[in-house]
Amino acid sequence: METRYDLLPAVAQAQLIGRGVVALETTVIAHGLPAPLNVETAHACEQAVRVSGAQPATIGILAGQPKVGLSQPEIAQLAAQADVVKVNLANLGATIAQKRWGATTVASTMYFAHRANIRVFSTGGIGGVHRGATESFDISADLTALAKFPVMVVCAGAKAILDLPKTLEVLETYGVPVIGYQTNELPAFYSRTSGLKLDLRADTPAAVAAMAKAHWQLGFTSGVLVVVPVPEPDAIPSAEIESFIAEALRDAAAHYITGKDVTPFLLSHIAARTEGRALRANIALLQNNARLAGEISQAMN
Ligand code: PSU
Ligand code: MN
Repeated sequence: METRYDLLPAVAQAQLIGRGVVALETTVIAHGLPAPLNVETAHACEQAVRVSGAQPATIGILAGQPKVGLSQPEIAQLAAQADVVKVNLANLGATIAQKRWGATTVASTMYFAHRANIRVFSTGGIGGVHRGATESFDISADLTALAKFPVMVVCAGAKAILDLPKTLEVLETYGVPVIGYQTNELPAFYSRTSGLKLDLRADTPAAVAAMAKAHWQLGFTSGVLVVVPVPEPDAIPSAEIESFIAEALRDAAAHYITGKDVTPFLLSHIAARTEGRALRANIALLQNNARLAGEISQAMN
C-alpha cells in the first residue's frame, strides 16, 4: 500500500475545477531563511501564487504525516519546531516512520507534487553539483528528482555556491530541459547572469507551458527546469557575491561541514556577511518565481 498523504481541501477543489496549482517547498522555511522572515516569506509566496488565480500547495511533514497544502497555522507550527529534518529522497521514509517533523527540499517536494498530480512547483534555487564534487561526490538529490519526476520546477537557477557548468551537464545527461525565462543565460541565484548560455528560451507563461507539454507528450517522465533571473533591483553582480561565496566555502571547510549541512551553512554565512543584501535577493526571487509559477500553472490548463 502506498504512503498516504493529506491533501488540503482547497487544493483538491482547485484541481477539480481546473484552476492552476503550484507546489511550494518548506526547507527554505525551516533551514533556508531566519525567523520571522521565513514564515512571512512563505505567506508572501502563497499570495504571489494567488495573484494569477492559482492555488498554492505548500508541502511538508507534520509529525510523520506528509501534507500537500499546509494551512497558515501549520506553516507557522513547522517553522517553530526545534528539530526539523531536511527531507530528501533518502530520509523521507525514515522521517515518516519516526513520526518526525520534516521540511521538504526540492527533491522530496517534487515527489509529493507528482503523487498529487501537481505539475508546477516554485522554489528559490535548486541544489546541484557542489564545487569540489570530484573529491566530495556531493551532488544534490534535487538532480535525481529532476531526472525521475515529471514536475516543472521554477527557480532562479542553481545556487551560486555550486559548480554551475557541471550542474548543467548533469541536467543534460538526465534529459531535463532547462528553459531560460526571458533570458539566454543560466541565472546564478543572487545574480542575473552566469555567462553560461542556454539552448532553450521562452518569453511568456504560455510559451513555457507549451514546451513542458511537448516534453511530457513524448512520454518522458523527467522534470522540466524553468530558470528566472532575480528581479533587477535586488540582484547582486556575480563579481561582488563571488568573494563572499569563496569565504563561505573556506569557512565551511574549516568547520568540517559536510552533507546536508553544507547548503544551509553557506547560505546563512553569505546572508550574514552581505548586510542583508543576499537575504533581500533571496526573498525577492522566491516571490518572483512564485508569481510566475502561478501564471504558468494557469497556462498549463
Ligand atoms: N533555495 C533557497 N534556499 C534553500 C534551498 C533552496 O533559496 O534553502 C534548499 C532547497 O530545499 C534545496 C536544498 O532542495 O536547499 C538543497 O540542499 P542540498 O544542496 O543539501 O541538496
Ligand atoms: Mn549534498
